[in-house]
Amino acid sequence: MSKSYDIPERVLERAYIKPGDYNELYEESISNPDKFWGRLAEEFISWEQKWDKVSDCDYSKAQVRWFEGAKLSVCYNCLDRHLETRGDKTAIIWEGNEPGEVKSYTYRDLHREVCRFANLLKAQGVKRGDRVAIYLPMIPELAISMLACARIGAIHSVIFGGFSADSIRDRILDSTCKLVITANQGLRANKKIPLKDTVDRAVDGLDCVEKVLVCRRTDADVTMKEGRDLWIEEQLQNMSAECPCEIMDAEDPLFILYTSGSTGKPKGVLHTQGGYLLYTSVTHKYVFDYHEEDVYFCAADIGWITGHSYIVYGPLCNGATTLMFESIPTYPDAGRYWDVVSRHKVNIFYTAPTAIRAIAKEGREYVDKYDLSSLRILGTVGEPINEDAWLWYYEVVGKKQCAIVDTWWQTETGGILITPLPGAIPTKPGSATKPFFGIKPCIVDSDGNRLEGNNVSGYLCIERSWPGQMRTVYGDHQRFFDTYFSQYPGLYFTGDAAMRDQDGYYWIRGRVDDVLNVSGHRLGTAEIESAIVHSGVVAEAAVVGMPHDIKGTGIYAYCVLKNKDSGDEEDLQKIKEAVREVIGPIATPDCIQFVPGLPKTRSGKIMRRILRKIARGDTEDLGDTTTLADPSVVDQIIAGSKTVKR
Ligand code: 7RM
Repeated sequence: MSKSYDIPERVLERAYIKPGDYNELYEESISNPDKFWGRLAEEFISWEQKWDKVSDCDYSKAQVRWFEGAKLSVCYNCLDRHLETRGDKTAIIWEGNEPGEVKSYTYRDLHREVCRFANLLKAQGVKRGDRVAIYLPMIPELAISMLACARIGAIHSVIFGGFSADSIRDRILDSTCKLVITANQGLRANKKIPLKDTVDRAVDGLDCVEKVLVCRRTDADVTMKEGRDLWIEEQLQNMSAECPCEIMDAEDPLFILYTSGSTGKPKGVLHTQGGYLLYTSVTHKYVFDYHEEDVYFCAADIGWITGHSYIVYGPLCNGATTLMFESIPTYPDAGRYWDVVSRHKVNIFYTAPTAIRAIAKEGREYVDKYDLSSLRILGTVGEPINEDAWLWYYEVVGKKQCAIVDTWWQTETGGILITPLPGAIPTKPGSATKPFFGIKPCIVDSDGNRLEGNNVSGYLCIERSWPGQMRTVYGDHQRFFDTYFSQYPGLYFTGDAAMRDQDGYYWIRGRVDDVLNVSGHRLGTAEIESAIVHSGVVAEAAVVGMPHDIKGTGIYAYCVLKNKDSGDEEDLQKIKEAVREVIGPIATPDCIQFVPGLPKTRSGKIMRRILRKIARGDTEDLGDTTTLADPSVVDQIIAGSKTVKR
């Protein structure tokens, strides 16, 4: 087992939770969770009305409820209540695509802009409970429009700006959004992204969408459909900067965020008001050891859960200064993050292993150029971090003076579940270490037996609910039950494999289902396969993950062509294009192998185990293949895999 790293002195000095405190607090949180969360709910949230009961959860019915009977406004908690003491404090620092292109909003500014935006939504007929789709680049209007929805009780569904028209359409339809918020274009490094055109294709012919509101990010002209499309800047001019907060029930929906699973279309993960806000604000404070004067920079995209919870809701609820970054880590060069960190004196920085690997590869000169002495906490999320990347982050970026927090969590969990606490838990490279307060992980074997004690490996489950847990799959509660609570009755099943070492530290091994984690983006193999078949040239496809230096996991697609055995460049292009069209560029296969057939059992199930091994280049021992309908196909696939372009 790798070496453990002590807590750096400058982290320890000011940490809220010190080494001796963790066990005691953890025990308290586990022995009486309702008391624990009730106390934090009083401390972190301003309620309009208190709850009748802290929690009411029953995994056998997929029932998750927190703070029932309580009332609050999430937007009030993130903005209004700060005005008195933090009105002039910076709420959002926005760093645009070009270095130094900066806009700042104080809490007062942000409050005003959110009120105006909320009034615009109301003027367009959006009411409490309505769904609003948001397809925006990383511009301030993204956070503003989310908070505006929250202010009037509308449910936002943010769609990552990299998704295609087809993906947007599916998501809008699934939750019948009546309004879409987008921009004429997005800017990403040297590229212009035609967001409005994509939305036009997505909503063409959709009855549910009444209005499309468009931000002007660039000076490009786009076609505006009469009666449907409106320019946001023009409309906002007439809007009042006063808008009361809609008071919501703790268990009313706050947002829907689609995430990929092993089967079917992406699921609409639903989070509610009270528990989600409490869980994200508490974890934001303790996991990042956030202090009032800190500048906090989470480099994720708000299109993913990390941005929802740790750029917008958690930090703003805590009255923090949160930095929003529009560009990419390698534009104009691999020093961009450090340029941003040094100019804005960032204290807490949070990114994904894939970004760390991509910039580490370019050399430490890009880091050493900048003064990074403001940094105290460095976070990582999205996929297991390999030891090399961890050490580079710790030594080259953190100069061994910063705490590394490897945070494990999911869209479904709303916030961080397994993580070091900077001042309390010595770290080990590659381990997410210990459960956060109130979280009781367990490891089970394939028969569902709980593996007690240390030095055990198996499937990672969580024993009891926490306030940030998702409440349902939008429109399909049965699917919520089937996906998470049916495998191991009484437990929440995460879909990840994990090991608990001799010190009780957790090591997350990755997904055990057919979900790929490509550059920290979650994709279902079934979705990609269906997109490939959509190309028209492929009869049948099987997609598996393969090791990839930067992305962590790359996409390997085995394709059986229609009417022919071997494909050419044109077929390859058609397949890639189809995937980009149906899902988006993030799902483009890294490797496509044309095969004569897929290895199937006699009952027709594809043996993915074999395909995964071949994709890894590990063809020596493929295990038992006797149940295959046609074992000879395996040899042909192996032969082909040796020459395929990777
Ligand atoms: C926050 C987020 C969830 C999946 C999860 C894991 C993997 C996330 C870590 C990690 C190892 C980590 N939400 N994952 N964080 N694996 N160490 N620190 O990423 O819904 O998009 O993905 O990501 O497999 O199940 S997500």
